[in-house]
Amino acid sequence: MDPLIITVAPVGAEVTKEHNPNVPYTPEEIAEECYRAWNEGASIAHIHARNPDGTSTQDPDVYARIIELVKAKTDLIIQVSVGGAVGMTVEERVGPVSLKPEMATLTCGTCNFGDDIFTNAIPDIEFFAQAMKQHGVMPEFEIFEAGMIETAKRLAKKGLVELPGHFDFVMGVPGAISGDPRNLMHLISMLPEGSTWTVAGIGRHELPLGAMAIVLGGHVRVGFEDNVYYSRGVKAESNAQLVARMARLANELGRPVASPDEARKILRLPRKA
Ligand code: KMH
Ligand code: ZN
Repeated sequence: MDPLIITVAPVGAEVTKEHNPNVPYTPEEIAEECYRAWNEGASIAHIHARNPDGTSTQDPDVYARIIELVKAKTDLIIQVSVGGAVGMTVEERVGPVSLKPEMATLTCGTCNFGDDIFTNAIPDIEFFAQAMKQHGVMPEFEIFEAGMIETAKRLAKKGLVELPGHFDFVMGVPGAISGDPRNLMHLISMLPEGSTWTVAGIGRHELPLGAMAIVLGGHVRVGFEDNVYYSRGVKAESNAQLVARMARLANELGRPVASPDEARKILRLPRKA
């Protein structure tokens, strides 16, 4: 089994300091959370950006500042969000891809997202894929429902993405696929041969699905974007605390944790940061 790639998702687009006062907003706060998570074993940073008031932004200048600060202290793989926040335009969402990070997220379909709709029409997905191709950015396919894997396969047939690739199963978003372990097994069974996968369990699903990924040879994402709790009713102190627990669990189960360079090899990332 390959070493375990731990992705940290320190802030997301929706969670606020009201949910957990330790949620970072400023580039300095976000970079510090990434640094602490890297120290505990994270090898990918899934980045969203915020305005000073905590609202979500896809402004490339804000992303550039975060990336500069993260790179100054770590060799983390930078993965920018192209999902952004519900309601953003495609032009806004694609902004940080122009910075040529190593990775970016490519959500492969539309789904309910709590009371909102996370809209990803096929022409828009193709637009994002084209932008990533143009800038030499590796997509991570974000899978909120099983049918989205089929869309990734269709994009490959059109030459917009390469497969096998790296998939992130986002499980437990209200309105999309649930965190039932049987769903994880089904998603894995649908993957193109040779692909790698990670799982982002939302809320209480983060820990059990992460444990499954460790055992099954997948990878795992943790962080405030997905979950602000350490245990039932107990808020996490930091993203690093959530990363450290996953690394500890992997260690107990005999699975080593990947360094960023090991993660680059596993993901066949064509270039070093
Ligand atoms: N904020 C969600 C609506 C991504 O980063 O690409 C979408 C999201 C996925 O967070
Ligand atoms: Zn995200």
